[in-house]
Amino acid sequence: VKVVSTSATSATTEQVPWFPRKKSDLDSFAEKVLEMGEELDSDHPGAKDPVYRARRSEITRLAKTYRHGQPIPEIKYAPEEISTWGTVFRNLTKLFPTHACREHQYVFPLLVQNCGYGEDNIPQLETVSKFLQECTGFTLRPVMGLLSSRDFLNSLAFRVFHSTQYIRHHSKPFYTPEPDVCHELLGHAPLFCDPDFADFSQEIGLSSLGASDSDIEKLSTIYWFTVEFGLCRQENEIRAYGAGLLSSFGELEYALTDKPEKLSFDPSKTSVQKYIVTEYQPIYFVAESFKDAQTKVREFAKTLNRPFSVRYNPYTESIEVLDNK
Ligand code: TIH
Ligand code: FE2
Repeated sequence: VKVVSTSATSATTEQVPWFPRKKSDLDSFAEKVLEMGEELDSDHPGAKDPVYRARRSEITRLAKTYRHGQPIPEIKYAPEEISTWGTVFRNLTKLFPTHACREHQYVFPLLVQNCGYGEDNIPQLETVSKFLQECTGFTLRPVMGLLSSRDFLNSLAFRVFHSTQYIRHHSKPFYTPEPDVCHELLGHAPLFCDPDFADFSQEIGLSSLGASDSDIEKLSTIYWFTVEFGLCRQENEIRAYGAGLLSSFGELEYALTDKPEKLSFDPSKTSVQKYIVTEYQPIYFVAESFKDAQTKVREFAKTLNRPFSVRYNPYTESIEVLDNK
């Protein structure tokens, strides 16, 4: 981890991990991907499919050279890719009325009307990013694959969400262990249109700036059990708001059965819960509301070891470091 001193006015010269101060600093993350950027694991369903691999690297190459301020490159999806999207879209839209949270259901028809969501069309990231910007100021940035937790969370402080543009392998439409365009557009994008959810996500991002490695691990676990796999209580029912559920018709159906364990969302417990990344989750956490989750995360963030606090200035799109904690 690179270290820098926090601020010129700090009496104590605290050493903290480097973090981005302005939106364009996020450009430095573009080439640092952990997994599944250009290489595919041997157990990936597309690993032995040369046509799929070639297509993936064509798309990820564009993400590698993307820079802040540029329009997100348009991808012309092939009929086979659109058909995979169609399968995912049809199955999920059948489940949404009974399984998705209220906020997702409110926004989804707006994405159909404004961004070209439909069974026969994979919307462009650029179109969706512009729409999100109008709703909550969130924008999308193309990414090759998985970033480090630190880089990924740091970008949320700027209301920037890193999105993949390639699609899952056609042999496994119901579940993939990695993000893909179905996951970003059907799972994440609708929630980032919601103001409370946008605030909640940015809150996690702000807490992650300059955080220690062990605090990053806690925050990314909270992110995992909320933004990715969160459940919430709505009118005495449990519904899904996590994007990993809202993009997987296999896991979405499973999550609301009584097979998995469901615990109340509590950052001090949730942040230390172990999890698996390649199969359906055995445990989910249930939030009372996004506002309640945000308040709890903010309280939790105060208990982390950071000798300063931060504030996002939306006019300059930069982070202000405050000495008081
Ligand atoms: N499992 C999800 C899906 O099939 O859509 C994708 C991911 C969720 C979390 C990380 S990747
Ligand atoms: Fe995700």
